[in-house]
Amino acid sequence: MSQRKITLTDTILRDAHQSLLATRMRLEDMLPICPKLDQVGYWSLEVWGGATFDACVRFLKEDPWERLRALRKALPNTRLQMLLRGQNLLGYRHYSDDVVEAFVAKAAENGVDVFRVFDAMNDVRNLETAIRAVKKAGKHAQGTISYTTSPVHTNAAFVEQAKAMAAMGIDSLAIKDMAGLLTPFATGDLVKALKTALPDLDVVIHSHDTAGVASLCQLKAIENGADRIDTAISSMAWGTSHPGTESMVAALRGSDYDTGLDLSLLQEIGLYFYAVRKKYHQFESEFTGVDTRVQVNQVPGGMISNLANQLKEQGALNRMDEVLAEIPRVREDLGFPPLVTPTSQIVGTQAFFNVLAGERYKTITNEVKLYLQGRYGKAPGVVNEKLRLQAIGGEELIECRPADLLKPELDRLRQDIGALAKSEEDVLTFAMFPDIGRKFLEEREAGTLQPEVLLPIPDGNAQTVGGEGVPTEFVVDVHGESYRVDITGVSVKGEGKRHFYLSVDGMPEEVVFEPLN
Ligand code: 3PY
Ligand code: ZN
Repeated sequence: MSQRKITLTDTILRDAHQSLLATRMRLEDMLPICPKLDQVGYWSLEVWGGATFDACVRFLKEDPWERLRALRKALPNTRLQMLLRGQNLLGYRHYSDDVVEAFVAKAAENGVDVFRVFDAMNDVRNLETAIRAVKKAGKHAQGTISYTTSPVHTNAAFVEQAKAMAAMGIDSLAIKDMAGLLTPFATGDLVKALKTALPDLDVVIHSHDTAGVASLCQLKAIENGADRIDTAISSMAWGTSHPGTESMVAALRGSDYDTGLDLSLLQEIGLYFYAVRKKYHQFESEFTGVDTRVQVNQVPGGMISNLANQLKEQGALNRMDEVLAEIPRVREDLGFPPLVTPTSQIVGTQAFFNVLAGERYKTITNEVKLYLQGRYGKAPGVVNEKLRLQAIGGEELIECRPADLLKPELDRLRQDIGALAKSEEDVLTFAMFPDIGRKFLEEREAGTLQPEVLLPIPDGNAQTVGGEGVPTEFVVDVHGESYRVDITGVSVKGEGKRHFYLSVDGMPEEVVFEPLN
């Protein structure tokens, strides 16, 4: 085997914290490390899209467009990548083509180089407009297979989908295993089938480590011809996130697939995010570790935590196992859609109602009705006809591309939001999220934007530093150099040792003071 350098996309600034910290990492914690991230030599950094846009507007009160522009400026040498939900863009419904076109054009203009475009149904008609818009903007269109397993999800079917996307002009192909369903030998076979059919397209593996086997899958993928892998810096890797960047770089070092990346530099970055992660401790959850149940019930970690919240609200957390057992049954009734935004919510919520009502489909959600009507696209398999009849009666089935039925809506959105929008980007923020988008723009106008509060770090022995009148930030001059030092925490450990956690010019440091005697 000749030397075949493997390239990396790091998800630390998007999917890693979406998967582990409810998408809460703030721009202020990204920017200090960007000069180092920009030196690594990643093929790309995933920085935008997925749920980041929603979290920015809803919780962090950050303008997602400003975040993108700031990252573009801070990462001049690295391709910036985003995850786009096809015709759903970054929202939960299909948008009309004019909104899709405008959104992609603005994302490209503000800094996105690579668009990973997926559809929850793998209905390629839902990718057409977005891919065309990416190509029109002169950017890299990465077609995506939303990976799942079912009787209809064969390698042959995935190859057909990949060929259809290739015909649309995609530049590379991603296997997106959002739930962690891939297994190593299945990955090898799928990659081989795709590379045989489409040898000129780079294949990328995006696999969440929910079942604990993602790095094995990546190795098998590489051996079978994959070109790139998605990893996350190790302090936010594994579990429902991705294999650790440093680990995969170390694993491939000295082999025919050596990434050539500098492990020491990556470890410095890992240390930085180790400290950053502590700041977001309130968003850690018990559902982000390795959980092999996904290989049985197909329910990804993120979805389990949503369900746990829904059940908790109803005082019915004890019914979790029943809901987990119901999800695959609902999925089968709907023709085996992959479980990813928005189908994960559609299937999960219906399963929740089926269990809590004590009778299956006593209540049918509006989204399930729309799904059964064809408004999200074509189901991968055959849907339960009896259920379809019960849900939509004699209403007409939609067989065309769903967005063909949507009238242009950008002008109406522009009028609706009026003077609150200061730019076309603001109109698009409102388009994504009519309620929270408007609220965000109103608060910005009134100067009242307030990010949610971060709780102090509750280390068992830690004391909060600072307090009224006690400074925690200093400028220290040493040998003519100035350093900005911020004390972020103190804790007393064994033998009375006091550990000070510092940030020195944005880099985390730990200093230990030992008692004298
Ligand atoms: C998203 O759509 O936000 C995802 O990350 C899907 O996996
Ligand atoms: Zn993902």
